[in-house]
Amino acid sequence: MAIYLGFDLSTQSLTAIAIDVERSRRRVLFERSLVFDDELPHYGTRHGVLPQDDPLVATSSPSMWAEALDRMMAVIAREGGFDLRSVRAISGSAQQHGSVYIKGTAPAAFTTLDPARPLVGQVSGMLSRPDAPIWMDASTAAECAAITRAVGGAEALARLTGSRAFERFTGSQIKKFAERDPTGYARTDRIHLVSSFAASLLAGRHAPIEPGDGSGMNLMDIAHRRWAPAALAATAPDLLRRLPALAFSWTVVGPLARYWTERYGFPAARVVAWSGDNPCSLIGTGIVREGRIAISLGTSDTLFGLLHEPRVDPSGTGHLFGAPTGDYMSLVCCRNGSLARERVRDAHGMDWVGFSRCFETTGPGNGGAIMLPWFEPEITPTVLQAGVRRYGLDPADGPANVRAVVEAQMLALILHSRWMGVDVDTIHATGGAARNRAILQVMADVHDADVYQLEVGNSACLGAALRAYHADRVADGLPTDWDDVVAGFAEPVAATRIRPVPAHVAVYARLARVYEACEAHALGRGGDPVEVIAAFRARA
Ligand code: XUL
Repeated sequence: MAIYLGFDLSTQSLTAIAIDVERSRRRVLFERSLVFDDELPHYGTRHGVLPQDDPLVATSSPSMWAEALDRMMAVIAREGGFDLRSVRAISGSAQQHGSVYIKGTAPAAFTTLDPARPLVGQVSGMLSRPDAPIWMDASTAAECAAITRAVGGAEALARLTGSRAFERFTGSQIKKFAERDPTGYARTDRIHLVSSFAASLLAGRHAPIEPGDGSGMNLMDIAHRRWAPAALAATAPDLLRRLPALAFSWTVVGPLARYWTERYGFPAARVVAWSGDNPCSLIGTGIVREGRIAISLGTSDTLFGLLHEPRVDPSGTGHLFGAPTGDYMSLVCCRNGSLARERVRDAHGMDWVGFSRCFETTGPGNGGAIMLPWFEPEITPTVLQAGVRRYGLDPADGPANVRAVVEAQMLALILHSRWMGVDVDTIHATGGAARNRAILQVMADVHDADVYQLEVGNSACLGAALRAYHADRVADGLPTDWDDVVAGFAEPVAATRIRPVPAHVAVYARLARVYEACEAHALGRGGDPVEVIAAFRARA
């Protein structure tokens, strides 16, 4: 039996999955999550984020991630219910863009991790900065502007790295750290992404960064998959020697470190480079061909597809990333995902059942009422000053606000993904909220596409395990086609199909114009949408 392990180190939790890839009985053998706020309360995180005075700053704790990994490995060894000796390879997925700052003493510390002592005490001493800026950080607008200027403008940076400068991307975060804490930066020998940091802990050596996650840094030449000297020079002094090597997504970093084999009895399985959660989700939702898209409804809501040729968003909102298949992926990310849905639910004292029921008592289009659910600074479109905006929507009307938040999220995704040029007829839905069929009906109607749920809910984690399987085959000289890798795991479940309702599709085609006008007005780029709303209502 060959077993592959996948991890997902996300904003709020660490999940592990074990899969059996034997063709006749492909299945998930084990799946477990560990929620940081609940199970590691001594770090004081809220939704996985450390408390901050400045609402634009968002950091988390690499020590917490290490402790979570240690605990999860113990759980797998104790409760996995399978023979650990069958584990052939391990990979992972991590929240994108976050960075971990490591001292020069770390290489030795990685190789000499003592199996007799918990990991966390040994990791804390490796860090040249105790916290890690994460993807929710929006505090680096000035650094983004400086990087953009230095590389010759937003379009030039997007063509070079796949995205214009974004506050949460690693480059501007590194620049901020290097300028505000030059001593800390001087002490830093290596800057890892969350993904490569976790892979380093497993392999007991510095792991490389692969192109999927490397393209979320504003530092990688996306066409050639190597560090871009112009971007590095615009970011921080002496940066090249501080960055891990770039390597193919299917790189085997090394065997599992002695820490894990001796402490928990794992075999010296292959540790495969970790990637970002979105690139891993691409695999875990079966988007291994062009023309299919997936929407992930998690802490952030993302829409993504696979591209064979690079295509950059001319409006500068979307991203081009490397795909773990060696192709490219297009992605749009909205920060106000599950937290915004939760905020609306809580404001009206509902549970999720009550939330879903609101779709029965309100109609598609919500009578032209629009919410711009920017509870936190938003990524798509760029909104640095958080604040919910309502147009023709009574803040006290619970059901209307529930419908409004979901309709706005779906309309923002479609509006800002037009540049991808994909003619969508099928959407694979994933993430926690993809269990909610009322939300998926809005998704189907807004996109005029069939929506399918997938058997395995955590597609990032599944994608990581499937990447481990793929890399293991490559390492054995038996490369396997991606369609075969995902078969039986990441296929949409036919019985879950949600079809668009033609009458609703027509309503949303008109509501999209109302939403666009409200968004433009809120961003100071358009006039008062009152007439557009009135015209919508007149035809409703
Ligand atoms: C993608 C992004 C988020 C994080 C969430 O660009 O910032 O989806 O990866 O974990």
